[in-house]
Amino acid sequence: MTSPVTTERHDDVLVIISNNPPVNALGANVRIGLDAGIREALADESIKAVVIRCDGRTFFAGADITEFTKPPVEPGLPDVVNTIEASTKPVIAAIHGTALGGGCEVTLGCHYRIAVPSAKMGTPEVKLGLLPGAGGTQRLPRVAGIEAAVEMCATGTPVGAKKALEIGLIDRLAGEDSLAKDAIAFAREMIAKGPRPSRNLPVKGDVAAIAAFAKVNARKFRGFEAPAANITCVEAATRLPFEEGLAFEREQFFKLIMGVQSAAQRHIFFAERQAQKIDGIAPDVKPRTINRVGVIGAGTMGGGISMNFLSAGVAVTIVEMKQDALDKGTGIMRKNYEASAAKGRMKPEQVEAAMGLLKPTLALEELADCDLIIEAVYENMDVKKEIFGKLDKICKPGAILASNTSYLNIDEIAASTSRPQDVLGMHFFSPANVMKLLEVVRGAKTAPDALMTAMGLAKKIGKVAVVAGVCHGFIGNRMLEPRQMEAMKLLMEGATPAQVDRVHVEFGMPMGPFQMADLAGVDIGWHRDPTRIENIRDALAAVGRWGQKTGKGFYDYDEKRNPTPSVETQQIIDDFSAKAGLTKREISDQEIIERTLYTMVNEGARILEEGMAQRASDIDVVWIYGYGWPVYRGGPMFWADTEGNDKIVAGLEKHGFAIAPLLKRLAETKGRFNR
Ligand code: T1G
Repeated sequence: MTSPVTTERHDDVLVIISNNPPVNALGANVRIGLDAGIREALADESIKAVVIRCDGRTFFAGADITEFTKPPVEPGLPDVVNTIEASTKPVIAAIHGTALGGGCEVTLGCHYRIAVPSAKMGTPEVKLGLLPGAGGTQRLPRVAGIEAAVEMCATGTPVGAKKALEIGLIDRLAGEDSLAKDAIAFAREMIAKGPRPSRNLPVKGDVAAIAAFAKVNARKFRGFEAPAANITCVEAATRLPFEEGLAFEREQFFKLIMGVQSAAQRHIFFAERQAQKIDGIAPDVKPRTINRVGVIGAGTMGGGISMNFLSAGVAVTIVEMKQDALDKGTGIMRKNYEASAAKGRMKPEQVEAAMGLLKPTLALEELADCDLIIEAVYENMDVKKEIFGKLDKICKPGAILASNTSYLNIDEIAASTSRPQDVLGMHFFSPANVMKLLEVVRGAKTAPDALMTAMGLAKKIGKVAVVAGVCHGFIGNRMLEPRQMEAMKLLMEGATPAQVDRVHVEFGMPMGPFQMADLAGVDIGWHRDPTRIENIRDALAAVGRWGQKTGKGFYDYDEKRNPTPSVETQQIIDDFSAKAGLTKREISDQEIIERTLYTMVNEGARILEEGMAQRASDIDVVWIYGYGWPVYRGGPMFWADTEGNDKIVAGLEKHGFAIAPLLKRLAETKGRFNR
């Protein structure tokens, strides 16, 4: 097996080059090659300095995460970094792309660092539930300072080359296209200076920055283990001798990597990428070209959807029925962009560039030159069928016709056209320009290339896409339904909205079912007849309890939208409960978990049995990116595997639920959804 690492002699400089596509992950062969390269340089009198660089699109993007799934974890990287650092000849890291995780730690083991202006450096291990396990938490405070170190390690946010230069993480900027040459010249400059081991540098910066950082970010880190471990390790660097600090870091690293949270977060890392893959599509299928997108409807969803494409540089024609609605919609889009610019997230010229790609119109016929049309109008099948019938006549052959429906039958919509092969669902989650999840709904007749085009476009606009089958609610909302139904039943039996929501928030959800209902709108899907009261929701809607937007829903809200339990709501619940002849009882938190979260797993099993999701990990991705399921629990199906599917079944049977056959089988065989 040829090594992915080679060496090149340039007179008195030896260049060690890794070529390990796709991201130069630091697998065992790369580590061996690096080690051999350093030894070769030290053994050769004529070599005075060393450069380490990578071919391909990036410098090392980290340890090879696939190695972690086969414990015991091979801790090889720390030794390689120590070998580089101990070199008696100066070693220079030549950085391009994204030097991440172990890649960043390799640069810290080097004595000097040069990078192209477009390079980024970071320690995103925390996003995998880990910490830099090859000395990163101990060298960063010495090279880049305490403040940068704690921010980089605990948030995983990378820094660009310019900032890296400012904080001392790199020593020199190379030309964007002359890194190889500039690195050799820089190495020659450093010969006279000799090695500069990071471990010998004093820790720089104010240790008080650590506690300040931890305080500001406490809420964001709620429930996660890894951020605190990263902070503790950086803090250890400020008080322990280097070697003791390394030992402390290693101890913390192994605690994390053997824990459930890291397994969950690594699962999601791969699940997100696996979701992009469509089973059963021939390798020669190519995506269609999308130059212009049409969006029908300039409301909240249509506007948000349009922004995704405009921000990615894709032209959009947006259609509304009336001028005032069109003006309002495009005005809101501009306002959103200007708000981002005000926060420094966009430059003013980027706002103009995005809005410059937008063509508002009242004429559906203007969609004739679009390659993809996304319908985002009222959730009514007749309305959608009428629109798709018109699109069928207006749009050019090969144009993809998508509906943003959140639960209606795509096959029925497709049947209202003469081109069902071009029809699919693209279900965005509100707010569409913010939420990362996109459910791409595959109709019975959707052509493979149309599906592939939608999935590829999703990645281009920064979405995480999952293929869903045609069923009520697709994947996410289909699992949401039993959760919401059980939550309402629990109110009738004695739980309060606050208790149910607390249980969900303590579990790690951003909010509970009733907080979510108040945010989305209690009146969503309401028949609007205040005299027709068939359930608690009708009763609330009938008295104007529509949620946050009316200052009251399940909860009462003050002017800052802080919720407080509502006496009126509780009275409505009690009346319904009494009418149903139910006697209130004490309901345990565990029962709430079983009836609202275990039922989701049961529905997820049915989704898999019916082929409405390609794989269990896709369901996990849907709930992480569409509903804020805590990533440190890995998604509903991963969580069921860690809970034990036998425990899930026992919990469901306790409350008389019918168990999905797949779930029953896994319980009996101690099997897992995610193998
Ligand atoms: N190990 C193994 N495979 C990896 C990988 C890695 N570190 N990074 C990416 N891949 C695979 C990925 O699964 C996909 O595979 C392909 O490469 C392209 O990736 C000891 C403990 C670098 C910004 O967390 O953030 O170092 O699907 O689709 O969008 O302290 O990959 O094609 O089969 O994401 O251009 C720390 C993780 C590891 C960085 C490129 N490093 N990677 O994004 O491509 S832990 C990370 C990324 C560590 C040490 C610690 C991104 C990217 P496939 P991609 P991309």
